[in-house]
Amino acid sequence: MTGLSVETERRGKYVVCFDPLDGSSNIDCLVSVGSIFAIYKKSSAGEPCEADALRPGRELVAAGYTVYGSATMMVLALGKGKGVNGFMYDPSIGEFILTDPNMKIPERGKIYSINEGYAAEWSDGLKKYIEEKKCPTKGKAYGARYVGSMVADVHRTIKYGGVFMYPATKSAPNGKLRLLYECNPMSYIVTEAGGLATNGSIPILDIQPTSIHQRAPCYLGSKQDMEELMSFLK
Ligand code: P6P
Repeated sequence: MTGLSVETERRGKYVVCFDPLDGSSNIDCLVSVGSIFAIYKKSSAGEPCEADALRPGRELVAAGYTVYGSATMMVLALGKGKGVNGFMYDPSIGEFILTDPNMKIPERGKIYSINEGYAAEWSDGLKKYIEEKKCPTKGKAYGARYVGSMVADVHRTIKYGGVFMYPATKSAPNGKLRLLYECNPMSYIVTEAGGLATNGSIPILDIQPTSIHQRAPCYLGSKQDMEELMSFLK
């Protein structure tokens, strides 16, 4: 994060965890990237401290992302039970317009999203799930989509349904994605949109953080797809 100056004099009532430019390694090849943020109401009196941010995602008061793709859209979840709304940026007037009110993730999709390059390191349960998506015992095979920018992959999952996965692997037992400013905000938004999000054992929003940059395995998406996936992971 460079060039960001943050107000250090006045003190607000909120703490923001954010990834200013997620997927930045994709910029040079013009793949969609995005910004992600999660907001807690300060829990301690006095000076802000790490403890204000080391709280389960359930305690978030808001979360959102902006995806910079074929268009720019900001997606906001402004409180538990208040749903998810998408605002498309209109450059002709310089304003964000409410184009996607009350976004809901489809109950089930037809897409699975994971980096298959790490397949040799997956758990047996995950291997079996992906095999079932490719060669189903009944029904049609799922399509595979993986952008490699979490914001793009999650936005597509909310719009079209399906499941996005960044699992633990043998070499990365906690996966790659950061809990506080990638997994938690995206899990909060997907949950508010009617989906589910887990680390493979418990809901991501129930994880008690222990360090600011800790990582977590991340599986999130459509309710029915996630229930099926969790039956394999167990
Ligand atoms: P991999 C981008 O670098 C990022 O942090 C996420 O936006 C994305 O989902 C993930 O890493 C991609 O990682 O290992 O599949 O290239």
